[in-house]
Amino acid sequence: MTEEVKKSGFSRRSVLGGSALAAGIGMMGVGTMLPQTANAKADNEVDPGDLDEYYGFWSGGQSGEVRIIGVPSMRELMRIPVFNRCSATGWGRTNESRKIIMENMLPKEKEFWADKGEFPMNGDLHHPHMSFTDGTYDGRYLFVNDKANTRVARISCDNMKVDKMISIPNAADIHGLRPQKYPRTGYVFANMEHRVPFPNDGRDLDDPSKYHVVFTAIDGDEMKVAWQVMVDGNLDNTDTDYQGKYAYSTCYNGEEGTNLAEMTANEQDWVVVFDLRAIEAGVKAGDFKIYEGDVPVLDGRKAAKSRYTRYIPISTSPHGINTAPDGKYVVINGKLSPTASVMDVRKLPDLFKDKIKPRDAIVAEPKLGLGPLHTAFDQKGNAYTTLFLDSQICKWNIEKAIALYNGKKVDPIIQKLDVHYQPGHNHTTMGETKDADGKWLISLNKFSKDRYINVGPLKPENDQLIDISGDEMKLVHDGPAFAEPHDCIMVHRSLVNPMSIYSLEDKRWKELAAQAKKDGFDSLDEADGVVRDGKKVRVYMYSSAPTYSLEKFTVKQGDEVTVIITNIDDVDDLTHGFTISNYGIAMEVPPQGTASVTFTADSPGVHWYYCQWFCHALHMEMRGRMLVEPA
Ligand code: K7E
Ligand code: CUA
Repeated sequence: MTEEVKKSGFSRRSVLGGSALAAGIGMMGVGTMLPQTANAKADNEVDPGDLDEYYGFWSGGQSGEVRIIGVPSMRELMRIPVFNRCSATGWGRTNESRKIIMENMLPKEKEFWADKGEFPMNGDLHHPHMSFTDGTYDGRYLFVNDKANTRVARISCDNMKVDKMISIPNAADIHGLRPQKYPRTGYVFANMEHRVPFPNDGRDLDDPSKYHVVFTAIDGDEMKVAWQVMVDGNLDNTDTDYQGKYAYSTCYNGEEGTNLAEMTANEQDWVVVFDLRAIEAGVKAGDFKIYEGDVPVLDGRKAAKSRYTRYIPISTSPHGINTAPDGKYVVINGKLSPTASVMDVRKLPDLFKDKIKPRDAIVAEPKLGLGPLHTAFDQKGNAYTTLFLDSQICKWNIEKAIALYNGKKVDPIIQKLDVHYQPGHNHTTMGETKDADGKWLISLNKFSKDRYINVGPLKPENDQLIDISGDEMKLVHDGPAFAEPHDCIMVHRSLVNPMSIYSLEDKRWKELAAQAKKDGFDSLDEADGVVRDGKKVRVYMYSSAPTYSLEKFTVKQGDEVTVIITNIDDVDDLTHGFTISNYGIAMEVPPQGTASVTFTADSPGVHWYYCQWFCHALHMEMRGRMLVEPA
């Protein structure tokens, strides 16, 4: 029955639904073109006051941030500033955030940025992924890349803020990023995309034969680069297995060209597979070079014929690479080819022993449609691939694709659904873990065109929610988003447990507490007063709605002033802020937390400071004066 239905292009639901009309529509051959606008009651409705089942962690692309979206309601719940500056929370302005942003910059970057605002203000965040334990999300961290400034950051899921940021040495433009799935994270793998000379200091410029690319493994616990492997081509996306043995990346521009014609000249590029144990052994044996940042760089280029890598030819310019939850198959998305290539990870040991040819690791190559970019999975062996050029999601069955490859007469394609428009990444709930549950699929569409009222030439992206719990994909919601969600993950809420308020003892303000002790205060929540230390002035206060403990403080023009504020309110959701007028200072002061900011008091006069987070009926009155005496 099922077989017949699929072959004839019916959706099973329309036939089993039993209505003559539904069957009739099927017979008219429009099974894949059923109107997809919401006609029935939306399945994603979350009533006011009800909670979402999933945390969606959305990349903010060139906005540089991460967004938390409730799924299935698609309500935006929070923004996490990462590679951007945040006016509301003071990310990039507070001492605590500046330390995180700057402490692991490379020496050459520190030098470059010293006179330009000290660190880059922008970022291009593509890939948010959660840490894993035993093949599934563990709720500890999120890892994200910055393509624009070659960085990787870690967000701690206890407070949903960045706690570490590192620059990747020897690299330019980190793109693909994935954490190790098994036994745990472990490594975070990061792809350098654009080839540059080593060292990139001007001695070699327009000689692409001297350009290189490296694959980077970061120790996710320490946030330090563990090792790098030099490879051929450009690295694009990456993923890892469920066995803890291999990572693999798509490569485009195997030609190593520097313009479009050169980059797409050949018929084939490849997937490069990394043998993690072999690489670790190579590091131990000293088989590496050091270039920048004390990081071992191993040679995994084709010509080196090393035991670290194998290259599997794939049609030119593959893009996304996604491991199926069964732990056996990896889908490589063709982009310029209408196919997806299925790699069987169980063949990789033989590939590294050279018992099979590289192409023997490919066990299926179904033709899906134009512009396959990324693939998501359910728990039933089905794959959902975005077709950028066709503006569709193609649902197909992996085992059937393998059977077709082996000469059986089966059609692996189950359904194609129109999306609006030009989808890039897609994702299913828990779909990049062994606990894929096949409930929801998100299509992150690069264009919204006519889907919303016109807001001018710059239009939002369109994140579409698709119900995949039945046999047929059903579009249930359009979600506009500002530039530009490249990727997202959806994590069951039972796995994420952030704190609700901080503790005054939190290690995040240990240094501030130590300084307060030195300055004669027992603890931060009691610190209240001005401490002068030459031209350095430390102003301590605590806040309790609707007051700051200091209603005024006086400094001298030219003083280097540090304001340290502790919010002693231990009430859920009672955040205060601290803004100083005409000084460009604003920061979040969270419940039972401390924040600090340093600036030079070079503008004399009266400057009000006020709370910018509405906290109390007398919130407008929550303010005080900074009096700056002229020099
Ligand atoms: Cu936009 Cu993952 Cu950077 Cu594909 S990537 S679309
Ligand atoms: Cu405190 Cu508003």
